[in-house]
Amino acid sequence: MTSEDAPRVRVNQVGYLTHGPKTATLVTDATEPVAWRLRDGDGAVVAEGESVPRGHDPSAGLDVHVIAFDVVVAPGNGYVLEADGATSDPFAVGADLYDDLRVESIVVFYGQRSGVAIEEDLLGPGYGRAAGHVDVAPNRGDGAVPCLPAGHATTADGVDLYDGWTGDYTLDVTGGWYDAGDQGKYVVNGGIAVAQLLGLYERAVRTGTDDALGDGSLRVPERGHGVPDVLDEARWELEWMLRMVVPDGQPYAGLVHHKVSDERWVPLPTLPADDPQPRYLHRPSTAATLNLAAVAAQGARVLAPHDAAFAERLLDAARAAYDAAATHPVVLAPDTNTLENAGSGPYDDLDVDDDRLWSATELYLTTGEDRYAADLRANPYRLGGERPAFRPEGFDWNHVSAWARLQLATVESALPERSLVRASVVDAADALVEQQATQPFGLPYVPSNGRYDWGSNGLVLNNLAILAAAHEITRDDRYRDAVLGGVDYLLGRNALGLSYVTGFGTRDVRNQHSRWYAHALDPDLPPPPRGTVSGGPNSDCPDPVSAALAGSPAQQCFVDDVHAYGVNEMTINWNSALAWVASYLAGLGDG
Ligand code: 9MR
Repeated sequence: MTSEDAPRVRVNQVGYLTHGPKTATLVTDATEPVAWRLRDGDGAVVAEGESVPRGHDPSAGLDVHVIAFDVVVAPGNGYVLEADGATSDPFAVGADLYDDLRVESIVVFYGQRSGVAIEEDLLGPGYGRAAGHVDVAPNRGDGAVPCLPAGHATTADGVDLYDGWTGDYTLDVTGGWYDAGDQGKYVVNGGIAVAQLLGLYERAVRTGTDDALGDGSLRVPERGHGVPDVLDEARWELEWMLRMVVPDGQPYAGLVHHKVSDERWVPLPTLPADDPQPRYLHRPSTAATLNLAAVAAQGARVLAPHDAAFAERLLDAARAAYDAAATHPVVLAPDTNTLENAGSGPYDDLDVDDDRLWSATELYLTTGEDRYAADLRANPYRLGGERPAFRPEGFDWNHVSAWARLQLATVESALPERSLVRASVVDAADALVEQQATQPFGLPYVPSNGRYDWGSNGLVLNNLAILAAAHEITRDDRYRDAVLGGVDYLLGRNALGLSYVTGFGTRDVRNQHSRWYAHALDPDLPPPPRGTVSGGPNSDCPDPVSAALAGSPAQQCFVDDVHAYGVNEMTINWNSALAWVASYLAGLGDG
């Protein structure tokens, strides 16, 4: 797959909001403006104009023009844009283009559930599978998982990364979500994923767009139980995170295990129910503990109207985790390649001050207590602090200060400096709008070194969340337009002309790295479900397939191959970013 495979007129393959901005990118050597024509589904020309040459775009490695066709035309399907002898993929114009994406991007989480059979009536024909990691051969299940034995965390030169720690207990850690295309369950990418699912619901309530997210809105087993389905999905992971706490009487009691995972990677394809590997609880980490504190505090607030007893349990757990993290402020997850990480990702994180900020933020927003506000004001990522909460690369599981700032800015509270916090979000959004103006493919993502990071699509989506928050704060449509421009990039207006979301758009990615959605390797298995976003271009090309693309312009460091895990995996934390943005978009109506 190269940029030559797609039509040279790159558009959002899903479509454009009737009253929203409409921008495309034309790949061409022409140095002068060229004529463009917009045709409707009947072939009639409904608008015309001229392109704007933008020269060479280094991130795409292409010479390009931009076509702004900001015209209001009748809603419909089958629009195409013609320019320079090329015709775009067809697209729609309409008011409700993202309702479907809002639903499907959240239902993807159901398919990641561990410890429960996946029903094809819910996920879709061909998507049923047996429960993974329950006590059925060859799977020893997650019902009584032992701690990683001594020696597994020792490097080749004899350094024990666990510093002598071993637990001599087992925990029942059944449930939760698999993080990605592997069979591991990790607290630190589960945390941000839960936060974004809870957050999209809380935002919808705040902005009066929650009707579409009520009970019965999603295909999950709990529908019809009287609770908004997205909250049921988030609770599935919260309950698992609560099981990951180190029990009383043990070393590091009250901290949270970083992950539960296989000893060795299993090959593709391997269904979760067929996983033969021994599983271990890995050492607790401060980062995981602070993740639990943050999302349990948020969950207590958001779930309180629906289940007061569970909300109380969550708040108790959040407070306890916060205090345990203060007792053990820097217990880090090992980052090197020992047996510790021979069957799972490290999700290592050397800086936990951002996680501390996040947990203090959520505890403050839920309780209003001064002690948490005081901790916020002492954190290096505080407003005006020595470390910036927003980084140009965006936020992710590993850098959560920006997410904490968005929460503090948008969730109602009596924080005296709240208006300054809100202004800081608008400043961050302004910087992104400026970055976006330099990008002929419209994405608000310009890493300082020019290299796209692992999961760049997740980073782009999270930058869109910052812009959307600025839109909520100011009601200035410039920020909405900026979000829509970034969505165009993800859905086809990019160097490869691909939609990075399965089932959305004409040229959609559908071979994301996964051990059970490995349709490319076994036709009896399904591809990833509709609404699954791929991690996206990664300049490091870290896997054997994308390695062939090393040195390519950033946007071309991508291949839709099931083995290309460094550029084309699925994860819960990228899908939560998509779900958050899709919910914002669906809530816009016709823009
Ligand atoms: O998303 C993670 C990314 O930020 C890291 O740079 C990368 C390398 O450590 O790992 C990514 O997470 C992977 C995890 O380690 C294992 N399961 C799949 C995850 C997505 O590729």
